[in-house]
Amino acid sequence: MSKRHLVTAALPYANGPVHIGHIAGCYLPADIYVRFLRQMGEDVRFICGSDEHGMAITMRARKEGVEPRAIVDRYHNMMKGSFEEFGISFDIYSRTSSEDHHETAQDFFLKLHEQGVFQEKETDQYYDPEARQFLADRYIMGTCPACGHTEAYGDQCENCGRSLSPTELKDPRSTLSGSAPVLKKTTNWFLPLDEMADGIRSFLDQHKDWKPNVHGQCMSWLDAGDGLQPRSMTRDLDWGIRVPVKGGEDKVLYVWFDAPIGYISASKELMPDQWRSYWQDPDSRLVHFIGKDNIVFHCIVFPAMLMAHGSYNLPEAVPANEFLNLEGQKISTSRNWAVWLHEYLEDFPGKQDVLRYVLCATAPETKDNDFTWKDFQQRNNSELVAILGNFLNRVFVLTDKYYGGQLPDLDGSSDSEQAAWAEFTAHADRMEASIGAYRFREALGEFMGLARIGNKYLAEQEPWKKIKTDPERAAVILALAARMAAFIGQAAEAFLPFTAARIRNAFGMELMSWEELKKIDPAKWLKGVSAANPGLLFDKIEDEKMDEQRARLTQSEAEQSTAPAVDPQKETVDFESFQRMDIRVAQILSAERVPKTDKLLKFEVDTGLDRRTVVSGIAEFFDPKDLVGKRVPILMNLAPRKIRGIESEGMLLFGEDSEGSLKWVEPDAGLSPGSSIG
Ligand code: B3M
Ligand code: ZN
Repeated sequence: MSKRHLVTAALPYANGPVHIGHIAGCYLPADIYVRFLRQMGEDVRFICGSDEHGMAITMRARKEGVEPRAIVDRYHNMMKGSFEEFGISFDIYSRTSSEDHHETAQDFFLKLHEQGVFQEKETDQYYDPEARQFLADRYIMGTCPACGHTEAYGDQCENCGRSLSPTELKDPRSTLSGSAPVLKKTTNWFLPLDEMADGIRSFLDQHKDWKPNVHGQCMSWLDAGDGLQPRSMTRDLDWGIRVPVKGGEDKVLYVWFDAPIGYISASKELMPDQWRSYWQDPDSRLVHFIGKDNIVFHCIVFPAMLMAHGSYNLPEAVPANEFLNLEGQKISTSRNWAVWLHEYLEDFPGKQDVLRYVLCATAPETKDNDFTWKDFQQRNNSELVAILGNFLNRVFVLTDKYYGGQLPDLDGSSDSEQAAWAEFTAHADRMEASIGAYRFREALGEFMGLARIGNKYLAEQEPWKKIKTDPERAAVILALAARMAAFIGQAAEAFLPFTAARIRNAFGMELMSWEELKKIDPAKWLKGVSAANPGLLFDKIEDEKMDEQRARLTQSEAEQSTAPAVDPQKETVDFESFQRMDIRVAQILSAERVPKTDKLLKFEVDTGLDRRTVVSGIAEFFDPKDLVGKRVPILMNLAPRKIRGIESEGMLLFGEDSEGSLKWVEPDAGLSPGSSIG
C-alpha cells in the first residue's frame, strides 16, 4: 500500500436532489472503499462537493424562472444533508461556486495558457440575435438530419439517439427566443487532445487492469474513426468561471474543465498545508469513483489536463459503475421516476443500512442493474433479518438469558471451535481482497458469509439443548458465537456503519483496525466483558410498506406527466418597463401561409392606428381561414424584424396550454381595434 490515498466521488450537479441511482453509481462504493481504507489504518482523504456550473444548472434555473445562484444554493445544502444523514463519510463536501475554487481553476487555466498548451481557434457558433447571446448546444433545436424529428437538440436527437453538432440541424431555432440563430465568429481555447493522444494512450496502456467497461470505453474513444479531437475548454456563456486571459472577458471555463479541478480546490480547502502531497507526491494514489457517463472526462480529458500541467499525479484507478434502473425503467428526474434519498430517509427512519445493503448487493458494477421494491423487501427480510439479524439476536438473547449478559470464557474449546473460527475468518480475508479489487458486491457476500458461518455453527452445536445436558460445553459455544458477533460489529463498518456502531456499543468496544482484528485470538479476546442486548437490529418489512412505495412511484410519475405544467412566474419587471409595452386590440383582415415554410403565417391587421403586416410562427395550430375577422391582442411596438424577407411589425399574442399548443385569446366584444390593453 502506498503512503496516501486521495479518493474522489463525482461532484454531482446541484440541480436536483440525490436519488438511489447516484448512490449506487458512485457514492456508496466510494464510501465503502474509504471506510475500509481508514479501518486498514491507511492515510486517506475522501473528497466531494457540488458541481455548480454548466448547462445542467442554467437550464434548471431557466425552467424555474430564477437565477442559477438560487438553484445551486438550494440543492447544494439539500444534497450535503442527505449524504451526511446516509453515512457517506466525505472528509469534505465543497462546492465549485466558491471563490477559492474560481481562483484555483483560473490558475490552472493560466498555467496551461502560459505553457502554450491551448490552441486559440476561431469557429462559427450559433448566436441568438434577439437574446443577444451565443447558444449552447442544448439551447438550439431543429430538425434531425438523420430521422427528421423536429425537436432534436443541438448536441443530440433524442428520437434516434444520434449525436449531433448544432450546425447539422435543419431549420435551427433558439429555444431562448424562438428565433433563427445566426452563425457568428468566436474565439475559444482548445485542448489539443489529438496531439496528446500518444501520451493518453500510454497512460491507458498502464491501466489494462481497470474494469473492462471502463478501459473498453476509453479505447473506443481513442480508436474512433477520427481519433481524439481538440476540445474547447471555454464557452461563450455567462454562468461559470471567467476565462482569465485577454479576450476571455465574456466567456467562462468549460464546466468539464472546472469541475474536476474542484477535487483539487476541495483538497486545498480541507488541507491548506498538505494538499500538495496528496496530489503531487508520487507516493500518493488518486482514485476517482464515478458513473459511466463520466468516464471520458476522468480517463481522458482530466488526465490530459493534469499531464499538460505537469505537476500532478494521474489517476491510478477509475472504478466506474454502470447505471441502476428502477422497477425496470430508466431512472428519470424529469419523469419523477426515482427513489429520492431525502424521501427514503423520511419514510424509513433509521434504516440507512438497509438501503446501503440493498444498493451494494445490487450495484451495477459490471452491467446495468435493476432496483425493485420487491427485491429490497426480500433482501431485508431474508438476508438482513433472517441471516445477519438472526445470528446477532440469538447471541444477545442467549447470552442474556443464560449468563445475565456476561460473556463466558472460551477456555476448553475443541476442534469444532477452531474449525468454525478458521472458516469464519476466511470470509473476512476474502472480503478484504474483494474490496481491494473494487468488487463490493462480492465483498458484501463475503461479509454476509460471516453471519452464515455463525448461524451454521449455532445450528450444529445447539447450545440451547446443551445448556441442560452439558452446560460447560454450552458456555464454550456461546463464548465463541459472541466473539463472532463482536467481530461482525467490526467488519460491518464499511458496509453498514450504523449497525456496526450499535453492535460495538453493545460490547462496549471501539472500532478496531483491520490488522488488529485479523490477529485476534478469540480465546483471549473480550475476557470478562458483558454485552447489553441492543434489541432487534433489523426488522421485517411488510408488504403494505412496499405497496406504498410502489404507489408513490407511479403516482408521482403520473402527477408529473398530467399536471398542467404551469410556468413559474418570470422575473419581476419595473412599472416603467411594463408601461413601455404598447398592447392593443387588432383585427385580422387577412391571413395566409408564408410559402415554403411549415410554421409561418402572414397577417394583415387593422390596429385602429394603421394597417400593418405581422408574421407569426403559429401555422401548426390554426387554419388561416378560421382567423380572418378575429380580434387578438397585439404588441404594437416590438422592434420590426424581417422574417423570410417579410417585414413583421409587432407580435400577435396567443395563449399557450400545458402541451404547448396555442389557443385563441378573445377580447371582449366591446373592445374595438385600437383599444389599448394594460
Ligand atoms: N457533475 C456530471 C454528473 O453529475 C458531473 C460530474 C463532475 S465530476 C468532476 O453526471
Ligand atoms: Zn434523429
